[in-house]
Amino acid sequence: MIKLKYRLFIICLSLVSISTYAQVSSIQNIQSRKILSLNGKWNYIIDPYENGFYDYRHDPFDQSKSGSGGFYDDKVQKDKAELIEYNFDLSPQMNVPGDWNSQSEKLELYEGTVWLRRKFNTQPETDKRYFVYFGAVNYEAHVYLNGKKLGIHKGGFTPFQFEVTGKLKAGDNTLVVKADNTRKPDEIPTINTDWWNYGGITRDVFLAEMPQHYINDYKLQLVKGSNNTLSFSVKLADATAGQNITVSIPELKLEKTFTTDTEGTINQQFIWNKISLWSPENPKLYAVTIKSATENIQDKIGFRTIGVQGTDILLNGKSVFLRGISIHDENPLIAGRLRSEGDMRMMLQWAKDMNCNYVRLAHYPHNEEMVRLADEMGLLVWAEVPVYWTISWTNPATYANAKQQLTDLIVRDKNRASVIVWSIGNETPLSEPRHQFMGNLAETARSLDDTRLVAAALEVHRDGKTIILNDPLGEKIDLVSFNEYAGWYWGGTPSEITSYKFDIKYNKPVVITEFGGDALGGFHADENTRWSEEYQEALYKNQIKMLSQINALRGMTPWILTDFRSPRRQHPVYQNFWNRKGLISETGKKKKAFFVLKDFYNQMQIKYK
Ligand code: GCB
Repeated sequence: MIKLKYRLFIICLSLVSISTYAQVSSIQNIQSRKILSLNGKWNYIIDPYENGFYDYRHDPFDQSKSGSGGFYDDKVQKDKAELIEYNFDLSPQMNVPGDWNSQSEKLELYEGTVWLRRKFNTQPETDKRYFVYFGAVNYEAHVYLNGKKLGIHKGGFTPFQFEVTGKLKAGDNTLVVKADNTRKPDEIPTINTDWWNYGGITRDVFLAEMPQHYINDYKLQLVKGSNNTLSFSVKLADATAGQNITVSIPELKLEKTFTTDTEGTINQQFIWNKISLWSPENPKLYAVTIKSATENIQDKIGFRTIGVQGTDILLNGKSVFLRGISIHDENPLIAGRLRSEGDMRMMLQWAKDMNCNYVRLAHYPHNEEMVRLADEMGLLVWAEVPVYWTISWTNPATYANAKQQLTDLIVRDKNRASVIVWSIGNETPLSEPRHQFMGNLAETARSLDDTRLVAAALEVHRDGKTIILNDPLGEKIDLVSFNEYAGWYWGGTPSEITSYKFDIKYNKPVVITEFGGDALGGFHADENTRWSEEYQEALYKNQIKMLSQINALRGMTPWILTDFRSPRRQHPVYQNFWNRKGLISETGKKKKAFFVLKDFYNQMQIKYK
């Protein structure tokens, strides 16, 4: 009985720490704050049995009376009789940011817990607040500072932070992260995905020093449908009234000062003419400063409008065709998750080489830097959360998690002009509970940001030679977007697919989220031979023919820019743990189909000039 009570107590405690975190959104534009980078070499311990977390009765050390006993104590043997069965100082190191799979052969296929430790030196000041900020940890992170637990975060692709004011020591500090990438059915994503489950601290880590009443969040964007009314909002970290905040854009000679209300917020709109609008052809970003008595935040922000009218997508009031491609957060030339600006730029430059004006950042939030690069390079963005395939639709905790990830994505990227679509998921199977879940996510996205489109990658079904799209979720979203694999998973060879017709229930712009087929770069044969570049080339030619029958077609993001690693892809010759649907091979070589799509996009560019 005591044991049961104790367990309940533990469950409650862990729920408290998750939900407490859930209310705090992370600091906007972390790069422009006063930060100490905690990137670099971290010592790590692989812990498949979670020996550093549970005692031998499988009770967590950090829930025990003393709260100690786990690896987060970061103990070292003091005298020769002392028994300590781990040692961070003598353990190997890995780079942070960086997934562990690409840094050690032993960890390539590992799924489970790894402990990571970083020591750092700081001299905290008494009138400041401090936070440890993580760009992303996949999947569940337990974070400890100097042996004390800061909290838990779930979700592998969104930023989070913990306050450490009063917890830092002057001098050496020890930050320990237990990162666990175990796939679980009730999580977001769930156990089954077609991508590598890269574990670890995959994005930047910072110690941020903030003034007492710091600006936690801000937004500066055009209001829906207007090309000269700016909406400016600010949220201080706490409810402090009477703080003056000045927003300025020197190039526009714009300078405005507003005062926070009792909630510590500002929500203002004002007209400003002569704004040069952001577009792929004119990726104009303005240097913006947001200043308070104690802060000076620099950003680069573009302004544009996006909307739909009938079957048209209007960018700055003009109909556009989205010449896109899907992208994973992985560059085939570099092992593991993307982590440097150069590698990200290479990916986006490849998209530009194909004459794209649009990218789908599938299937989860990519690095903030990637979205900032899209702003700078002039690429429109579809941003997505990993609500992928068979989610636990009826579990309220699963929904809360999905909602949190969507919220964190929107909070982080809402000032990026490039982002025009919030996608709430991919290929989710029809059912009433799923419809509820997805409908609620669509409402969440709209309530957080009414200026962008909300969409999801839907599925189609077939009746003879008719491809039917009638998913009821189509009512609640702005685009008709679906994945279809005619010529690859069904429908015969590429030459047979042009006889398919479409039956689409909604009168909205159609933006195909996926089609494609695998080709092993450099393997040549006739167009009926699977895995050959010629097969993929014929598939692209005929897909384009087939899709061009759709009058409402306003864009596409075929699957996918580059080959990417996936444990689901096991053919020893053609796949070898790679999904080969890339238009660029594992070695960075453009396959034949790349040029088919490029030709089509050249034509579309002229048509929509
Ligand atoms: C899909 C998924 C994508 C897969 C792709 C494939 O429909 O959305 O994540 O990688 O198909 O290659 O099968």
